[in-house]
Amino acid sequence: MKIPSSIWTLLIGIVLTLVSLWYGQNHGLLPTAASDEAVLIDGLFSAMLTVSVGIFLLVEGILIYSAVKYRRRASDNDDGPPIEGNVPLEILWTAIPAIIVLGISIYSFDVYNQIGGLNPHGGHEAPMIQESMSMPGTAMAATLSEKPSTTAANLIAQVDATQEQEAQAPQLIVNVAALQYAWLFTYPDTGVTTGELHIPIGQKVQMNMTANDVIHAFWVPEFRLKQDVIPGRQTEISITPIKIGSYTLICAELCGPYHGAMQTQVVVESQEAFDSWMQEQLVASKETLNQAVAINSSDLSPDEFLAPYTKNMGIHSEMVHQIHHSSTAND
Ligand SMILES: [Cu+2]
Repeated sequence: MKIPSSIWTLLIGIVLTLVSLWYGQNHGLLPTAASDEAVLIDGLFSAMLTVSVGIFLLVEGILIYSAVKYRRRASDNDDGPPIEGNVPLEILWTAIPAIIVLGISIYSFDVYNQIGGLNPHGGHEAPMIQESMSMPGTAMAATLSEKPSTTAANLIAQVDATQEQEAQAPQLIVNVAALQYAWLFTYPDTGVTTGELHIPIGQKVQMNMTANDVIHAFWVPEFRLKQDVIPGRQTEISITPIKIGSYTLICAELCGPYHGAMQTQVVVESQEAFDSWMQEQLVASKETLNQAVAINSSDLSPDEFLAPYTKNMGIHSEMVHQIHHSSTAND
């Protein structure tokens, strides 16, 4: 019995759809999703992969089938019949990609909005930082204390922003300073500055970021978020971590010879663990201050004097040496 070609087309279509759907959900191409934003982005990625796999299999399948079925055979010296013009087919193969592209655009725009991409405080309109960046903490404070101008348009924008923020206000703010070749995190609530980022699970954390020297980029693959960190202006990113663990924060913008070493850890922990860590930092910062006063009165080279701090912050001593020398050379 001969199966009609319409049945074949239907069967192949069903199989292609099932294979695409299965692979889209089971590709295993991404690291763990450790934030709310990561879940949204993974949904978009999987949807796009599903569509792509379907198209790939369809196109490659037709190509291979045709190459085999219609290959040149011995004593076959004629061209096939010239076929052209099939309006319904042409409408179909224009309409289907148009619908797919439109669907993906709307979906990705929605995800971008949900992860805070359209937030007016998202850094694109952030004020320029006026003061010198020699101390990351003070520079951040300067940025934050700067009053936005109060034109009518700005006021309306602020009201809109306030309404939007009430729905999803960050529960923790961390000021991030990127410099060749380290990350410094300042918690404005406590004044603690560290070289390792600790954040409590389940809370929306807003990072206000700026760079001291060149462009860097804040990237934690498990959070699926990446944001440029730019000298002279503030960029922001919001993360809601949902998995306890330690993740690597990687600088994703080539920033100099030690760029590859510009990494640190992001520790997502329970609120209790975070609070006790913060307490430890407060105690430790008091101790180092006392030590610094004691050490300062003795005769130490700048490198030796800075060693305990740089070690805490995860900066290699040769970098300090380099920074120190370049800064004295500039004086
Ligand atoms: Cu960098």
